[in-house]
Amino acid sequence: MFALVAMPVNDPEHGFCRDCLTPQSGRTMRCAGCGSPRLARHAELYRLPLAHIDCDAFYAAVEKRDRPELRDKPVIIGGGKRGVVSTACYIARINGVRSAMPMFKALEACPQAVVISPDMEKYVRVGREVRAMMQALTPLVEPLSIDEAFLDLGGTERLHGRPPALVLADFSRRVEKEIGITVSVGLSYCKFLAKIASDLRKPRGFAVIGEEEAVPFLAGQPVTLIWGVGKAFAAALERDGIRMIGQLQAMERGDLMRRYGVMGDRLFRLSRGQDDRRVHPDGEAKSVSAETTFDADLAAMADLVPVLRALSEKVSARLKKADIAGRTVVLKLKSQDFKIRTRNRQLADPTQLADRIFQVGLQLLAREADGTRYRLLGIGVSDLSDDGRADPPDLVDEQARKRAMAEGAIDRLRDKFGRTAVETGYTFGKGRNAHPPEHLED
Ligand code: DCP
Ligand code: MG
Repeated sequence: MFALVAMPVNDPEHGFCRDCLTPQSGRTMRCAGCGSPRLARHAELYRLPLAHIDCDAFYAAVEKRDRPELRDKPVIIGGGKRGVVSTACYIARINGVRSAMPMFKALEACPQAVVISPDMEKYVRVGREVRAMMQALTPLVEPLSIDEAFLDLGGTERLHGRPPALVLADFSRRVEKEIGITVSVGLSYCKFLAKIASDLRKPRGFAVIGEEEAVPFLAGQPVTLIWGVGKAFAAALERDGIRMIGQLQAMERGDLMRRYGVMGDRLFRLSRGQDDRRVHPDGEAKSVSAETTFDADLAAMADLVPVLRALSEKVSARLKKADIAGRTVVLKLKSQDFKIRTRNRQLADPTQLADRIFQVGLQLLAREADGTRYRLLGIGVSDLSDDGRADPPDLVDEQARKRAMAEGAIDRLRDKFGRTAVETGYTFGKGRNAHPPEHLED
């Protein structure tokens, strides 16, 4: 056990050995105990609580574990129907093989590679084992995919008898020993930087980004590191002469919002290392929806549409409040004879905008408005996330982009003057039978 009093806080000269966990002092290159060069040292090492953990070359690592003779060989997991690389081990990556590469190209780059077709059941099983080990450390584990998760270890020092950094280093060691694969850890004060950190020293990495260095560190990074800045958006920024996060740090919030709408605010905050998103444990709400039962059954689009609009606004308000977004829009209808119809559509990006939810809901509804009389209408989103990828500006559909900007403006007015200050054409006074938003049921 490590006594907390022995932990020097905020001293870059102090740290520990990642292999034997022995505390280190001074600027030595190797562990005083076991001679390992894998030392963790950082001024804020013992006070950062937020981690992102990602398994290294996950599928390939599982296969190498089960076939030790492949340990030193380039291994590619892939093939199958899509004919692309799912993952390549780090030896294959040195030869130029990358995820999502067509298989024939991968084999051109690395003809000696051993190709294995994916065994998803096995990877899901191993992923669950890793997750269970995470959940033994803190209830605040938020999985992002089969092989990665955020962990909030704030307030667990007494429980573990040591600070998060040591808990995480010990975790990495145990995963290697007990499960037989390796992980990389990013430690920081917020999700954005923890996720970036876990990628910095892969494989078997342990990287720390502290509060002190966040702004200067980010200044030297490309804008593509910011979640939500994909190829199209990066190209738009490039046209405005912006390539590095440091340039965003020099810009005003208002200016960024005028230029890029809701995304401008995200650029402003993340470029400065400001990210207060919480870690949402697995098992929290899986969808957000709202529905209403009519006084009298409705069949006509003209009657259903205003209700759909009001419900979309309600769902959107909840998503915005919780700072989450959903990637699948779900429409629910109950007909006169109590039969339930649900229809859903997946979007390219998660959304929290009322207008996007409404527009997709409208398309789904149009197909069901076939004369059937409905007693209930509901709309919602599932596939929830808060990873900052919601609603990238739509560079193709100028109308959609304008509506998203308008919605941002309406939200700001509502924040200032209350919900009823602004009503849109769809909800205002239209529809005989539609309830105003306050009366909608969940
Ligand atoms: N995956 C896939 N197709 C992709 C990307 C990933 O099938 N285009 C699968 C295979 C990976 C797993 O998801 O093993 C995890 O994805 P990561 O992005 O974390 O990639 P790896 O774990 O393989 O490598 P890294 O060490 O970079 O995390
Ligand atoms: Mg991974």
